[in-house]
Amino acid sequence: MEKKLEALLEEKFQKNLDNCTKEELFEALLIFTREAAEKLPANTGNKKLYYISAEFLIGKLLSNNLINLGLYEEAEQILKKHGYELCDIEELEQEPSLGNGGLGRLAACFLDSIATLGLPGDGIGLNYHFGLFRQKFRNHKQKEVKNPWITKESWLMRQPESFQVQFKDFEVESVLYDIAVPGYESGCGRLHLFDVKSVDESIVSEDSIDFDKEEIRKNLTLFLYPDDSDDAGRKLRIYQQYFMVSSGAQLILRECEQKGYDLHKLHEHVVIQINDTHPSMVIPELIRLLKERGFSMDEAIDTVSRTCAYTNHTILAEALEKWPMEYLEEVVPHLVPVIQELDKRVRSRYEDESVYIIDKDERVHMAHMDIHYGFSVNGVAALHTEILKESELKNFYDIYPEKFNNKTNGITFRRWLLHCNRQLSAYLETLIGSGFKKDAAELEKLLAFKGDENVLQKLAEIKLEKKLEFKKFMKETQDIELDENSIIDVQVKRLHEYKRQQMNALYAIYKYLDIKAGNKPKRPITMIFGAKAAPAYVIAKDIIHLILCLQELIEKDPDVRPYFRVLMIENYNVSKAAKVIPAADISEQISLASKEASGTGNMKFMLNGALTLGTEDGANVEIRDLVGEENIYIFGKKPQEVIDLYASEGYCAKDIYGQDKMIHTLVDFITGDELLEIGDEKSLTRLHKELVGKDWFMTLLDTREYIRTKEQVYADYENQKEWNEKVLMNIAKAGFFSSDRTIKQYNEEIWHLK
Ligand code: GPQ
Repeated sequence: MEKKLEALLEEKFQKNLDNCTKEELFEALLIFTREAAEKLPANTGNKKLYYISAEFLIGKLLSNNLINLGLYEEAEQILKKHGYELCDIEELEQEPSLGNGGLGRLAACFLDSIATLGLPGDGIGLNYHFGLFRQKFRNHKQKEVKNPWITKESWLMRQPESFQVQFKDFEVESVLYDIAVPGYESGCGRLHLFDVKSVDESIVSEDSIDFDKEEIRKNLTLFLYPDDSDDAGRKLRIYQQYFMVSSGAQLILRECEQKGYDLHKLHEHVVIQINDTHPSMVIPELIRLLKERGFSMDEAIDTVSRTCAYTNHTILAEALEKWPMEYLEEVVPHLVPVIQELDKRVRSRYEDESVYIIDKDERVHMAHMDIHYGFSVNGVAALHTEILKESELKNFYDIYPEKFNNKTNGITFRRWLLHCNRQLSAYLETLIGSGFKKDAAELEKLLAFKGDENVLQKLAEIKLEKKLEFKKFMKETQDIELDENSIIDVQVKRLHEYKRQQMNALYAIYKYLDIKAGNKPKRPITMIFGAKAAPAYVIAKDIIHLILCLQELIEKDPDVRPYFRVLMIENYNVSKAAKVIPAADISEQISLASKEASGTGNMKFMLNGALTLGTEDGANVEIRDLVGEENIYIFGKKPQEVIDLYASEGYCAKDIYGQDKMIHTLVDFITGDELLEIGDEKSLTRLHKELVGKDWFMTLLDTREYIRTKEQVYADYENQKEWNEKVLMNIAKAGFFSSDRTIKQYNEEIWHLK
């Protein structure tokens, strides 16, 4: 490896390992790693999976690929010898921002596990040039700017294939970039990212995310989910989705034809996993393409229905896509007759209007199409799947009970343990051997050390080390000096009202006022937030504003700052997650019960020894069942209570606000003098009004119990021995949440790849 690196440096820069810059070294390492991955044998078989997803939040790849290729230690040593730290070099990598949050990160973890398990499977997605957006804080508010992540040398490998994609008024050429996905000590998979050949980065101005939405040929692959708050934005999203699935479907059929497969037996050679409804148009598109190849409608529908499987990631009504037929007519009129035919067949079989594909307002329900014309429907955590079966999708479950199944999410331990917490991983290895790296269930061997004070002490020392690393990082990136001896209490995830960052902010207000009243906590507390809000999601941005105003208020208050702080990570992303999660003591998972399909951050925190403070929601339920009630903090109304409250329209925030004096005080603080002096009155007033007047996600319902439970968590932290026993228990039980386990289940129960 050393020789190869020297050769690359010589060839590219006429330099060597002793006189190159860090940037040059990074480039050489990237090329070396990319080529090593490319040389790996592809995982092959008679049947192949295509995981189609609008998002792949892959994060930085250098270290991860080195780990999977078994080259990390060697690289580290070579660099050390020449005076570099690998962790400094990896800072130079731009993070691809090809996803929003959990759904995209899940897709990335899955690709890692698919490759690692030796399964033939590729991802299909889009090559967004400016990704989502880069978040900046300006005047205590979120500002979005473009995030150009593609550098001259990158992981993208241009492929010779190209396809034509037809829209109503014009055609575009689709070109393909691949990113190699090396498995851990295994073969290789690929992430196929399609791009429009005519894309034009220059139409986006500096320091913004604004561009002409009508210029489809130029803008199609510039951003992920551009603002869909207006018609032009929504149409652009349909363009993107169709472009992705048409390119993908053509690639799939071409691969089959090249292998000489009989397309009538497509389902014996191909399985397509549809990652939420964004790629749902792949169903009518494949039917259309097969008809072009001489299939009858019956044959085409039958073949496609045996090939496609659908994963649902949410029960939030507003997130279940329904496209107006009118838009589809304008963008992809050639799909309309297919969709109408699919709907007609449903109508001829069922009287219940709620299962139709096209509703009475002429909107196409993408999920309904997936369920009728796919062979599998899965939820992403046990509770979520039960809710789908019993309420959200009950009418479909009654028709197709055999299609429904659960696949509880998972995370790749290569990134979320071996890489982000090398200290913990190395220490675990001394205790239980290295078997857990391949078989995460072996983490349970740690239970043998439950009462071992030395082990508990060592776990605490590693936590402190990770806090110090995070402290250094925050100093360098945001010039914030945090206290490594404080309790680190973290809520990092997309900003959404159902995730209830606003409830955590109300706690911060409570604590602020409590300290002002003279009640100093036993030990300093650092509350950390990290979240991006969708650019058009006004209330979500108001919540960010509230948090940043609270941060400012407390940072400037010498009475409070030594004991309690609120800090927000700017531009929270995968790399930042890998820094903050290992440093955390407390993992905030406080969504309104029933609303978080699974959550995957909860799994990452647990694996890194943070205790969950959460509601009975998503995968929190399974975490609790594994670690036991005494090793997790669950509070709040239960999922069924919440579902019933929505059904009876029985929730009234105003009543709670009116009757509970404490809550009244906390909510009013949002528009009190202290914050108005710092923040924007319009924004804070709007948030206040929303909380009192509507509170659709029932923040006030659980606030009191949340505060009580959180106080208990902080108190319990003082018993370090018991706390560390809980930490150990969480790490030991995290094995179930390896995405290797999840993918094995997908394969055994849905994909059936050899
Ligand atoms: N999720 Cl529908 C997203 O991140 N984006 C989406 O568009 C939808 C779902 C999340 C979901 O909120 C989490 O609870 C899950 O853990 C995650 O998908 C992966 O399943």
